[in-house]
Amino acid sequence: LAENALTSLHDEEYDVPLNLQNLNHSTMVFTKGRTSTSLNGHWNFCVDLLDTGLRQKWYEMQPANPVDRVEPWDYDPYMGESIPVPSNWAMLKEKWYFFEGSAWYTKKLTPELFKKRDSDAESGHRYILRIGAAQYDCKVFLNGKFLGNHYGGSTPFYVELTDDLAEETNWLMLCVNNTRTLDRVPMRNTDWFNYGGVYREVELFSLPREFIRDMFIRLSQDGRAIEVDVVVDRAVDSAVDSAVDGPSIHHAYLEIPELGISQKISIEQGKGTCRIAAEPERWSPENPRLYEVVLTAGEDRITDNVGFRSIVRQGVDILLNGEPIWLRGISVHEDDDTLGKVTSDEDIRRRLAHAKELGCNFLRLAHYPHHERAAELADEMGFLLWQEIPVYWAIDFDNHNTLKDAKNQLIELIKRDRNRASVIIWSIGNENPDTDSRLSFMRDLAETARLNDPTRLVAAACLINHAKLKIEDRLVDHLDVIGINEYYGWYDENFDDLYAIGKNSDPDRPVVISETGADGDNSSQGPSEGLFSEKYMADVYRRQIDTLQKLAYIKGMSPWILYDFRVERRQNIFQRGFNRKGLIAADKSTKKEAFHVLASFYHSIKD
Ligand code: GCB
Repeated sequence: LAENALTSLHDEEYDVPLNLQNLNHSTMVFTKGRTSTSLNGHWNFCVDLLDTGLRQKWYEMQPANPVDRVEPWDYDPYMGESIPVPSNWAMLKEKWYFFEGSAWYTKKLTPELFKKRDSDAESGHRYILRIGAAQYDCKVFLNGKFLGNHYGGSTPFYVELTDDLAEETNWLMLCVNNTRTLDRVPMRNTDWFNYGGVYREVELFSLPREFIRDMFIRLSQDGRAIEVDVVVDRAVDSAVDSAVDGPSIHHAYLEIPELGISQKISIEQGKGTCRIAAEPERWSPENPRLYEVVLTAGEDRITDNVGFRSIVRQGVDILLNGEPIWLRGISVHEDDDTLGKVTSDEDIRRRLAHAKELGCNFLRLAHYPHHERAAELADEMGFLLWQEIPVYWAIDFDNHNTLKDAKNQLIELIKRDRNRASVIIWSIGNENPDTDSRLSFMRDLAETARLNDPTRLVAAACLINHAKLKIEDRLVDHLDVIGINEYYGWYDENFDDLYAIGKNSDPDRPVVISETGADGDNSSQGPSEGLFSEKYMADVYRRQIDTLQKLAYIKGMSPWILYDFRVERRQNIFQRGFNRKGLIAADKSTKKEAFHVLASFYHSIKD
C-alpha cells in the first residue's frame, strides 16, 4: 500500500506531466556506427531522498535568472558536488551505498556542441540524446522543460532535443530514481545489487532532418537470401521541418561490398523491406565471419558489421546453420567489485577470454540486458548468447503497467541487438510461479518477442514440480527452449532427485540447464570443507556433470556463475554481501577448483 501511495504521489502531487514510458522503444534511433559527441564526464549531482526536487521544481530554476525564484530552493543544481557519468552512486561514497531514491544530474551543454560542422547535412539538424542505461526511472529535462521519462534500468533510450534548444547555453537535467517497487520489472526482491544511477554512456547525435531510424538485417529462413527492413524517420511538427520544405525519402540503398550487393530499396511512408538473393558465408563460433553493411537514405548513412547464420529448434535439438549444437555455457552478471554495473570493452573481453578458457561456446547474460558491446564483441569473438529481461521471480503479473514495462524492455532489447548473430535466444523470464496471470503475461511476452524478431528462439527459466519430480510448467508450450535452474547438491541436497527428474521428464523440446552451482568462499575466511567450501562446490559440479550428461534432451548448460557478484541480501559469514557461486572470485582473477572441473568437461566434449 505504502509503495502504491508513493507511485501515485509521483504522478499527481508533483505536478510533472509524467508520461509513463514516453521515452519507449518507439523513440529508438539506430545509432550503432554513428559518430556522436560524448556527454560522459562530470555532472553536478545530488541525492534527493524525499523528492524535494520534483516538488520544488528544481528543473525550472535557470541559472540565467536566479532572481525569478519565489522562494529559496533547498538545492542549487548548478553548483556543488559532481560525479562522473557513467557510474553507480553506490560505488562512489559509502553514504550512498544503500541509497534508494531520486538523484539529480545536471550538465551544461555549451553552444559549441550544436555548431554546424562541415560534414553535417545541408537540410537541417536534429539532435538526439541517447542514454545508454539509467537505473530505473529517468526523467529528462532541458532548460526547465520536462521532455519525458523512461522506465527500465538496462536498455538505452532516446530523446530529441532539437525543438527545445536555446541559442546559447543549454542545461540538461536528469532525475534518476532506483527505488524498488512491487510494480517494476524487476520488483523488490532480486539476487543482484540495485545499483542506481546513469551507468552507461550518454551521447549526443546530430542527424539530418530525415534519418534512418532502424534497420533489421538477417539471413532469410530458407537460407537463400538476405532480408532487410528499414525505417526512415522524418521530422514532423518540428521547427526544423516547417523551415525546410523538402521531399521525403522514397529510396534507401543497401550495400554489402564483400557480397557484391548494391540494392535499391523502395520506401513508402517511411518503411521499406527487401529480400536479396545471396549466399553469405555462415557465421558460427568457429568462424565468426562478419560483413560490412552500409545503408544510405537521403543524407543519412549507417554502417554495421553483421554475421549471417540460422538458428532453429527441431524436436529436442537446437540447430545452428542446420547442424545440432550443444551449448557449453556459463552465466554472467554485469557486476564489478569497484565499478558496480559500469562496464567497458576490457571488462567484456576479459569475461569472454575466461569463457574461452573454460571451453564455452555460449553465455547466458543474466538477468537483464547487458551493455550492447557484449553482443558486439561476442559477434567478433564467436560466442552464442542468451539475452534476457528482468521478469524475475514474482513480479506483479496482474498489473497491466508492469506488463507494459516488461514488453517495452523486451522490445528495446530486441531492437537494439537483433542484428547480432551471436544472440540466439531471447529469454522472457526467470523462475516465475505458474499462475494463470503469469501464463497470460508471459505468453504475451513470447508473442512480442516473435513479432519483433521471428528469427530467434524464445526461452525462459521454467519450473520443476518438486512433488512429482519432473519438469512441469504450463509456459513450456509457448517456448522453443526450456531453461531449468536446479541446485541439486546446494539448495536441494538429494542428488537422486535430479536423476529422478531427468528420468521422469519427457520434454518435446530442448532443455538447457540455465543455472546450477554452489557457493564457494575461496578467501582465507572460507571453510576448508562442507557447505561454502571450494571443495564442496567442485564436488557439486562433478556430480551435476555426471548426472546431466546422461540426459539426451539436455542441449546445453550455463552454470551459475562466472564471477562472484555483489548482492544486498546475502550477509552470512562466508558471503559477506556477495553471492559466491562464481567459478572465479570477485577480483575476476582468482579461479576456484570448480572452474577447472567445468573446463575439463567442456574441453572433453568440445569436438
Ligand atoms: C537462482 C536465481 C539467481 C540466483 C541463484 C542463487 O535461481 O535465478 O538469480 O542468484 O539462484 O545463487 O541462488
